[in-house]
Amino acid sequence: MAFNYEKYLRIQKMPTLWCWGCGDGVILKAFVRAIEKMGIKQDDVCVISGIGCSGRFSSYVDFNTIHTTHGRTVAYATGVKLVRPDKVVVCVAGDGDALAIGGNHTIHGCRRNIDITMIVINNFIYGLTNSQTSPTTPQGMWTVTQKVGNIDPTFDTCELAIASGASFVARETMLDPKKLEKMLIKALEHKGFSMMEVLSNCHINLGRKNKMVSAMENLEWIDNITTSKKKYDAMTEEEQLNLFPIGILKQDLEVREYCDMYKDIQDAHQGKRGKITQDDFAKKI
Ligand SMILES: Cc1ncc(C[n+]2csc(CCOP(=O)(O)OP(=O)(O)O)c2C)c(N)n1
Repeated sequence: MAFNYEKYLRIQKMPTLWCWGCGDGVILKAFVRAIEKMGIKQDDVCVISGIGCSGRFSSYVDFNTIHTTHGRTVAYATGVKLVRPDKVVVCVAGDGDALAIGGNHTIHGCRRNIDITMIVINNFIYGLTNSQTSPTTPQGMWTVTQKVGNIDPTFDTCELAIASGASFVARETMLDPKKLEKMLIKALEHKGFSMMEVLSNCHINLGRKNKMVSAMENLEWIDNITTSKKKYDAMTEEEQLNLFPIGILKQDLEVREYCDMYKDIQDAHQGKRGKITQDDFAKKI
C-alpha cells in the first residue's frame, strides 16, 4: 500500500517553497517514513528548524513544531527536551544554520550529549539567500561572496560533532532515500545527541553556478565525493582527500545522557529543602 504522506504533512502549506528536485523534500519524506516505522505518535515528536530552505521543514510536517531563529535550533531543542524528556526532539538545520551562526549551539549540544537528533542538511551553500559561502562550501567553488572561488578551509560536520562529544554521528546522502530512512531510525533510536548529516543537492544556488549545469550533475557530484566508511577506512590519506565517508561514524552507548543526569540532580534535591552537596550528586553519577 502506498505510504500515506498526507497524514504527516500540513497540506495547507503546499506547495513548498523548495525548488523542483530539491533534496529537502526527499529528506522530509524519509523522515516521516522513519517516524511511522518506529510507531511514534505524531504528538510525541517535536521538530525544531531554523532559518533557510531547510528551515521550512518544520512548517510542512504535522508534528509539534517550532520554526525558530537562524542558528538557534539546538538552544530551543535543549529547552524543550529538558522540560519534556518523554518527547522525541529533532532539530533540522542547514549547513549555515548549524555550523556558522549556530555553530556554538551545535558543539555544546554535542558536548552535553542531550537526547536530540540533529539533522544537518548539508547542501554546501547558503541556499535560501542565494549562494553565500557556508562553512562546508568546498574550496575553489564560486559563491556570491567569493566570486573568484572560496578560499576558506571547510568544516567537516561529522568530525566536528565527534570532536565535540556527540554520542552518535552518521552521514548519509539524499541519493538513496531507503538507506537514509534506515539511518534516520538508528539516529532517532539512539539515546544521546545524534548528529545525522545528510549531503544534499542545491542545483540552483550551488550546482548551476559551479559548472553543474543540470540537477543530475549536482547529484552525480554528491555520488563522486562520497564512499562507504568501510572503503574509506581502507584508503590512504591521499585517497581520502575530499571524500566523505558514509555510514555510522561513531556510536558510544556508555556516555550518560544529559536529561538523565539532570533528573539525578532533581532526585537528589528531594527532601533536602533545596540543599544538595557535591557528594549527593556524585553518588548519583
Ligand atoms: C540573524 C540572521 N542572519 C542572517 C539571516 C539571513 N539568512 C537567512 S537563511 C540564511 C542562510 C541559509 O543557509 P543554510 O543554513 O545553509 O540553509 P539552506 O537555505 O541552504 O537550507 C541566512 C544567512 C537571518 N535570517 N537571520
